[in-house]
Amino acid sequence: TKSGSVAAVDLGATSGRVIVGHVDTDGVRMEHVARFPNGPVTLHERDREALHWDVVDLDRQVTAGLRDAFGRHPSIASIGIDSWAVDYALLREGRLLGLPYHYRDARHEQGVGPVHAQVPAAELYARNGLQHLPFNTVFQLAADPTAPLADRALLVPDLLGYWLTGVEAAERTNASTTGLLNATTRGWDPAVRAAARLASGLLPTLHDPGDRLGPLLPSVADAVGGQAPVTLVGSHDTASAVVAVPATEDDFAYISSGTWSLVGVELDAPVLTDAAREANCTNEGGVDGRVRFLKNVSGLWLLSESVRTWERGCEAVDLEALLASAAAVTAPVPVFDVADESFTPPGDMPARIATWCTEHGLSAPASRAEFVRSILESLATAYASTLETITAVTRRDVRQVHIVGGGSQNRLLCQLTADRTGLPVLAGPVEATALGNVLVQARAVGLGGLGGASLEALRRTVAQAVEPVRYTPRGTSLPVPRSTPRRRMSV
Ligand code: ADP
Ligand code: LRH
Repeated sequence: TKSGSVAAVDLGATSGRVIVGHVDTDGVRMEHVARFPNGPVTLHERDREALHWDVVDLDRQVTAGLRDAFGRHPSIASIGIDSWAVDYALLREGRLLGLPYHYRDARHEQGVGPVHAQVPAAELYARNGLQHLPFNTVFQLAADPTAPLADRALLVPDLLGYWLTGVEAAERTNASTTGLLNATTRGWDPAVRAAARLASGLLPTLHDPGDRLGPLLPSVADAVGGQAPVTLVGSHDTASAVVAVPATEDDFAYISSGTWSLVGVELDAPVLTDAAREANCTNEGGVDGRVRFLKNVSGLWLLSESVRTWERGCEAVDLEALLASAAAVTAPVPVFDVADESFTPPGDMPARIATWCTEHGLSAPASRAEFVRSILESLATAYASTLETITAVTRRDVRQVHIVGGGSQNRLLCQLTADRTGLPVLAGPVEATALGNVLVQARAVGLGGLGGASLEALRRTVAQAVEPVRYTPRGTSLPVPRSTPRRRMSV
């Protein structure tokens, strides 16, 4: 039952943060230590511009954040790292072979055909249980000109963990997003690996959340001004976010809402039926061997890229004001297909939405407020149809929808989701991913009486710390509540 603190490194596609979680028998308190922007960097590559992640800068930011964390709390008991999924670094003899590609780089498209030629789509699904996304790691690796030179591939959180500890490992929840993990055995699938023409030693040994990766390298301990073990967490950010859903019942669906919206339910075993494959549902690995049965439904990327377009060469856009103007729109706005591939790469999102509308016989939105309303109406519509599919395929009874992550602050989106799904929406916590990261570490090192706790017990801890904002389905003329998530403690 001892109290103590752990550091969570949470890297999202748009921003990263280092948060110290203080855990005792009264619950958990989150202290933000560092926040830094993240995003694609463009590098010229012979005949095209390629998108990468600047992992060297991320490592520098993580080190600076941890230094700050140890400066404030020298007795930090553990460090955990999570990030967005699917992207990997290639190494040879322990040395980075180049900046990792960004999943929005178009290169991966060339990997799909060759992999499917070896393992047809239906067989691939029977093996890995994954929604077909052309940027799944297996397709990226099959199209990566550097792969034959490498003797190791590490997913992004595993790379940062390696740089902190010198230990190479693959954490299983994130490994489940690669397409190379077998959904039933939960081990690397040799047939899929062979289909992508990958050497057998390329993929490291698998480990589970809660396992200890190792102590900080002496040089790292020196740089951060402290020493603590790195503990593996649900290193796929969505896996950590799902740990921190403040559910008190089991009839819930979740939407992990950030750059992407991950819409789904938690199951005990994968569903690999034809219906699941035809609906393009995914079986990702959760903490404690649970299955995150979900769909990846695009997300606030549509909004953040629109804002980035509007800000180009002009003054900064006030997000709160923009969302308020969208809430005030009374004219009908078009509902577009948020999954259309034209929205995947970075670029002028409002222009692409307008083109989609025109091509589909709809009038394009006429103002920034209408664009935002159109994006949010389209996302909420996609959430509702996805939940319908997921409940039909799993035959699960869903009575409430938890929205967690940055998007849970978007009151209009939460309300529209309640309206479109006809279900109550419970919004928050905002930093669910970091909180899930903290809780899995706290359990592993035995803080706050959480040693050996079940996922349900961890979720009760979250529910005690955060009171979600409730949105009730309504007629479209009612106003959107103006409250923000209430906090019992600072989460
Ligand atoms: P990721 O981890 O994918 O980078 P986050 O969970 O940090 O994403 O969520 C980022 C999103 O949260 C932003 O794109 C933005 O739309 C939304 N967001 C952030 N702050 C606010 C706010 N104050 N009000 C409404 N939405 C917000
Ligand atoms: C969300 C996320 C999502 C993946 C995507 C690449 O951050 O991890 O679960 O599908 O990034």
